[in-house]
Amino acid sequence: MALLCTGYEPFGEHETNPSGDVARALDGARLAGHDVVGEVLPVAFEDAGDRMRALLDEHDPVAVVATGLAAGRSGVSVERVAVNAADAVGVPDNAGDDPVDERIDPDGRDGYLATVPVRRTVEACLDAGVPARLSNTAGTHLCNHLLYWTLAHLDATGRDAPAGFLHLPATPGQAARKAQEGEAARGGSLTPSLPLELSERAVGVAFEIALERAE
Ligand code: PCA
Repeated sequence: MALLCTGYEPFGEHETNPSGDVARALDGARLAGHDVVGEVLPVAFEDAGDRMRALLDEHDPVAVVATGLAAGRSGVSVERVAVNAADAVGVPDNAGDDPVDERIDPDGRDGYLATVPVRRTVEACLDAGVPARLSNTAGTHLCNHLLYWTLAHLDATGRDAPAGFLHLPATPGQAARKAQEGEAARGGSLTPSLPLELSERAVGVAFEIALERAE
């Protein structure tokens, strides 16, 4: 039984995406007695739901931890909820889609709660030395969209695999690059960042806590 971890390709102004790097690094790894399937998804509203449904049907994972970049957040955010709303807030996806105030699924529920134990995941991240917090909004861009379709599909297919979403901060390299473009050398602001290895550790912790629920 596999563990499914997804991340994304770069998008918007970001030349790299730590979530895709984490998913790639974990692909084929063994975590808590299970093989990890790590997948890098396109940043495309049109495709993300189909890709996730196909992955869930193909691998029938025992737990799902999807990840995405939230540049500007200072630690790992463990998302509690996915809402039935899509708005790219002026950052079109990589296919040029720029939804404004749309429903993800016009016939679907208003929202789903993540089925991983979110508070325990945050506590376990903190115990493992990873700065983390519970987040009550995954925004309305693709990350919320993907969590919505993940939870909706698991629900619709009667599977009880725990599923959740971690928003990861920018890496130090991304923050440094952004500072070069900005005014940091003149006292301007810096983007908060977290080394990739700590984001990867958070995903491992999230799977361990999810499996406590699943087993
Ligand atoms: N972050 C975006 C979409 C892709 C990603 O890595 C988000 O937070 O919705």
